[in-house]
Parts: sequence; C-alpha cells; structure tokens
Amino acid sequence: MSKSEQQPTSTELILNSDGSVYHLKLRPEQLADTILLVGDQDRVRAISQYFDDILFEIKNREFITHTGILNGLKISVLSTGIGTENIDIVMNELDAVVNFDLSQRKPKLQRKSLNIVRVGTSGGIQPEVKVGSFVVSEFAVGFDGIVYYYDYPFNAEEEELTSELRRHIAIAPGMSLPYVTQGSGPLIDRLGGRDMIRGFTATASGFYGPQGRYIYLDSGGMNLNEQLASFRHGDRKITNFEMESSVLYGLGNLLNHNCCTCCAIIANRATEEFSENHTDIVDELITLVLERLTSR
Ligand code: R1P
Ligand code: URA
Repeated sequence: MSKSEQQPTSTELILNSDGSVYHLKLRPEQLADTILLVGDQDRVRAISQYFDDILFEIKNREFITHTGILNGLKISVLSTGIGTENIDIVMNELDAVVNFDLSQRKPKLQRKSLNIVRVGTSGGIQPEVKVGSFVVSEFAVGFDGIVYYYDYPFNAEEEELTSELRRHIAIAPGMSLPYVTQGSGPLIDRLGGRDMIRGFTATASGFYGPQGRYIYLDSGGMNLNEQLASFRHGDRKITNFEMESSVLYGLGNLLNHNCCTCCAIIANRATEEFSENHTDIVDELITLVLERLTSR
C-alpha cells in the first residue's frame, strides 16, 4: 500500500480537541479553495479589509486566517510567518484540511486542488527589477533542502535549471545544494498579466547572510549575490530574493495544488535602494491580485 492510501497516525496528522489541524487551527468549513498566503500577520487584515464579508477569523501562533467573500468568491488569507519551514507546515496542514476526513483521520477518495497565491515582499537582485515593481515567480531556487525530505519528481525544466545552477554556483561546504521548483503556469498567467516581471526567484534560507547582508559578520569570501545575479539560462536570470516560494511550489506540485507567488519589490540589492513607501507598494499589489482573482 502506498503512503497516500494509508491512514496517518495521531502523531503525524495531529488534531486539536476541536477537530482542527494542529498549527493552523482550521477546520474544513473555515477554509476557502482560494487562499492568499502572506508572511506578515498585519497583512492579513490589510487584505481582508477589502472583503465584502468576513466569515471567520482564526489565530494560533503566527498563523492568522481570515476567510470571507469578495465579489462572490470565497477567499481565505493566512499568515505564514517567515521562512520555508513554516511553508512545510502550512502546505501539509492546508492539504489535510481539504483532502482528509479529519474525524476519521482518513484521506478522501476525491482529492481537491486549491489555488494558493503568496503575496509577499522581496528584494530585487538585478538592477532592472526596480523598487516599486511586481514580480510573479515562474520558478523558485531553494537553498533550504526541504523538498529532499519528500519523493519529489523534478520535471524536465526544473531538472535542467537545477543542474545548470549547480554548475554555476560555488556553494560553501555544508550548504544544501540549490534546487529549482516551478509554479503553476495558468495561475501565473492569470495573476501576472503583462505588467508584472516574470521572475526566477531565489528563496533564501535567511534574510542576512543567506541574502548577502553582512552588518557586522563576514561571508568569508563567498559572493553569493554576484553569483546569483550573473546566472543565465537563455534569457532567464535570477530576479529577486524572498524566503518561501521554493517549498510552496515544491509541495504544491507534490500535493497537486496550484501555486503562484507575486511579490512587491521593496529593496534593490544591486542598486542598494530601499523603498520609502513599502506599505503603499504592497497595498497596490494586494488590490491588483484581488482584482485579478475575482474578475470573471
Ligand atoms: C523578510 O522580511 C520576509 O519578507 C518576505 C520574505 O519572503 C520574508 O518572509 O515576505 P513577506 O513580506 O511575505 O513576509
Ligand atoms: N524580503 C526579502 O526576503 N528580502 C528583501 O530584500 C526584501 C524583502
């Protein structure tokens, strides 16, 4: 029997006393099929303020969820906190909420696919990825190693980009080998429109050293940002840094959910610029994403 047909144990799929999943504290009726993920807890309200109606507000640790209706569409917005480790939790638990009969702890026969859109902030790596612009990530490069804990079948493009990158980047001993995962093409086309930069996003496993930020400490000679900026595969360049998409895309592909990351560029690491109005830029992105998600 394959793992997907087996029943998870009570320490694998952990449930709270109210029947909700362990970290997200969600039950099926509290979650929509269209989900926005944000890192920052305050961004949950910044999004749900646009809903016509809010049906549920749930909070546990850094995971805050608001579910409501906008233009007739049921939408959930959920804060993940920072980093790929949290995305591992969020993706596994979201999938359990919709694809398991939680009362029996059993997988449902008919699996459902969710539309999951990350609305984040990001730093441009190329000078032309300017502060104030928006990037929709076609691919993400992971430095986290999380997908290697699963049996991930890299597709041909992911495999090619992964091996080219590994040839190009000299990582320090002990670092996880980078890998590439792909987002959902249809969702990327729908949300990216013609006005977002089509991105190849570096998902860093930290904000400082792993993104080439050294305030007091030193890299010991590793110039990761220059190496990332100089990578080319045809016309493809690595565009921007954030900290979640590699695992979002990897687990989305494994679990058959459609995933896409849209980021507002609030810093540019090549030109050393930081946005003075990042809240406005993020709000502009939120409005655009909500409009594109709910337009028929
Ligand atoms: C770092 O400041 C955080 O901002 C970005 C990074 O991915 C990381 O989570 O995204 P959010 O603005 O969604 O948190
Ligand atoms: N988020 C990141 O991860 N990096 C940046 O430079 C800005 C936002």
